[in-house]
Amino acid sequence: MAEHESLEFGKADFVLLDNVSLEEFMANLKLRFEKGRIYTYIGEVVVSVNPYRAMNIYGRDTIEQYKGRELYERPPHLFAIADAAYKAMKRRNKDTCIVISGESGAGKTEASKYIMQYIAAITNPSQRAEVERVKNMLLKSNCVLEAFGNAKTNRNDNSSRFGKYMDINFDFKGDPIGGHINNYLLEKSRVIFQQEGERSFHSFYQHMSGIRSNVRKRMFKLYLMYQDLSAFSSINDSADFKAVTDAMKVIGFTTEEIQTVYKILATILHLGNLKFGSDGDVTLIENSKLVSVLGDLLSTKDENVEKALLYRTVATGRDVIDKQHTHQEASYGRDALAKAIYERLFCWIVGRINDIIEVKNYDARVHGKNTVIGVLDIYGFEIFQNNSFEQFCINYCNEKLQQLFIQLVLKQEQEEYEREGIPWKHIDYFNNQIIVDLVEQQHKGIFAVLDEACMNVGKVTDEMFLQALNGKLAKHAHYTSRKLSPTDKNLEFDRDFRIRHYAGNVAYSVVGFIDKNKDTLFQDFKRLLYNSSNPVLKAMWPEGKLSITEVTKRPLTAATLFKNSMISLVENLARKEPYYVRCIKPNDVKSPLLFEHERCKHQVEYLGLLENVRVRRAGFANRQLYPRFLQRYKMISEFTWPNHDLPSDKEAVKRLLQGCGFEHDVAYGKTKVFIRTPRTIFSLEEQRAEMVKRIVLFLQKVWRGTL
Ligand code: AD9
Ligand code: MG
Repeated sequence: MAEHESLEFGKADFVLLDNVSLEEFMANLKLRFEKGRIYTYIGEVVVSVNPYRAMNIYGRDTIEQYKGRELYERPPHLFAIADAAYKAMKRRNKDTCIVISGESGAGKTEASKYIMQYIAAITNPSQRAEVERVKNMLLKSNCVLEAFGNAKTNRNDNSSRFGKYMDINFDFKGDPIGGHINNYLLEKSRVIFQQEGERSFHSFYQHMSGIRSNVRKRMFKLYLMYQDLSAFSSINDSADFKAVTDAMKVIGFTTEEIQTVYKILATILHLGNLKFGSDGDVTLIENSKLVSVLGDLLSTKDENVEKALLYRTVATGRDVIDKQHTHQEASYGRDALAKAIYERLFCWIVGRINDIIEVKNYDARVHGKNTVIGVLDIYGFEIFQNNSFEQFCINYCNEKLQQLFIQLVLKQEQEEYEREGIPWKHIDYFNNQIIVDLVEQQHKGIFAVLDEACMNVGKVTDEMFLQALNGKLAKHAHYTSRKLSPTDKNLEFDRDFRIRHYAGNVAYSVVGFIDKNKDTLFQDFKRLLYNSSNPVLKAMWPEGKLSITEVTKRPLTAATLFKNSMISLVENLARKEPYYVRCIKPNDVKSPLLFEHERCKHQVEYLGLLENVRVRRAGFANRQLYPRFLQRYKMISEFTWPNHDLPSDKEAVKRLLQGCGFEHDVAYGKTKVFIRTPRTIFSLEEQRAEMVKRIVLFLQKVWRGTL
């Protein structure tokens, strides 16, 4: 515990509760929140409660207080966990990662930014210009990604609509030399549809409010006023526009690239106004003036734009023909185009940032291993009025991360005690693997059923997909379809299926699942964009190079791509030493004062925090193989220095620890020694440092011949 912290603020570590019960846990969490102590530990896990107000705890002076300190020396803070991850990486040459989880609006993105700021602030003491440049770009990249990937939702005014995992690479000195961003499934349907009270991505509003109106008219042909964009007090679009444009310049986007980005945003806004009509069997564009506006913005011929909007090229045997869209197909195509160009733009922006920040000219043979700290900030679990394919993917992602937490914090830990023969009373927890399987299992899982429906030739409807699900999964403990419940027997078709997620029950409407999973964009649009004379735009659409007869492969579905990316993300995280931040949302009204008891209790329960405390409390902070432990600390005991004559390393470690008076704080496993509190390690380290100093002095005297 941070000893200087008074008990007036509650217990700084839940492990120190007198009784580990939900009531005591909640009382401590509430007391700390009310006293403005938003962070509390469970061992090395930080529990954070969103304060919904500016806190004066992230400044330079606070950073200085945490720099290089041990976790328990200072009040709980994100900075302490960031420092721990950094120290582990530097001291032990290990890749580490910080996994931030919690539901939508709980404070993950803010936490990830503070962590990055901290790492930037404590590195590069010699102010090397190249390292400063890299740090600046890593920080600036956030602002750009948020503009294009975040939006106001009913849960959060700045909700991440994409998942982000960022690696920061460090050189042998521990200074940042580059990074890499992986982005996960952007919620692109937001481009064409937003629920009541929500907005599209920030970038559109910034564009509309930030660009001077004459420029807007001249360059982007946008005559719309900045209206309807309901001013939200927490959002200042025009100031953000300037910040984002500046950040793009600093990162190294060229003027031409930035112009293209804005042209693409304008294109999408115009597409939103494009209307189709029909004359007999012929589909027409009603507001045909827009075609030439789009032609200008996309640097392509007007007639090509018109053709791509109204026709598709199909190959029938050896013939290639132009088939006219029905009214419905044309509208579908337009919406698919708007979504696709936004998504492609977003991925292109991430790719450009990666080109610029990637580590260059690092020679491991000369400089030693290049190590990594990964920071994961992903969309949180969410339940909306209407939940669709996107919420399904987002919530599956949260299930995967919860599973990782269980694996690393609750399961492996207990298994190790059992394996090592340490007396241990098993602590039960809810293992959500069953829900992960329900979604991702081969052949039987929901994604598999969805993919199968999408593979079928002929028209498979969302309804048919739902029937297939019900047929396969009706008996699953975490799946229900309302149709199956007796009261709804007479319903002709019910559009929902429900999942009992670890974090709550969610009803998903199947409407749109098939389309969103197939994610079809007519080839003609790809060719249109590839043939643009704007080189930046052209480069975003390389596959447009293929002619109709060359396109043969069926692309992977959105669900499969997402599932694969989640599996590889989890594998990647599991290879690193993890640090956790568990974020809690205190209320649904963004109030700094309100601690809604039930709401918080629910989160504490599903995050498995109480089980975390129990495992941690009964457990050990540190463990080391006997030979390794001896190698590090043998100089502090006369029984082991320089060598021991005991029958085994285990016996030697016992003797050493007895001699230091730490017997009460350790347990001896088959191959490892387990140490309960970090303070013991700290003290061993101090004694070791003292001995090393003495040995060095001794050797110096020997060399100088003064002994
Ligand atoms: V989502 O899953 O992306 O929808 P997050 O990322 O968990 O969600 P976010 O970090 O965006 O939530 O926080 C939501 C809002 O809470 C922020 O916009 C701030 O207004 C507020 N917040 C969160 N953390 C802090 C903090 N440490 N200090 C002050 C905070 N305000
Ligand atoms: Mg976020």
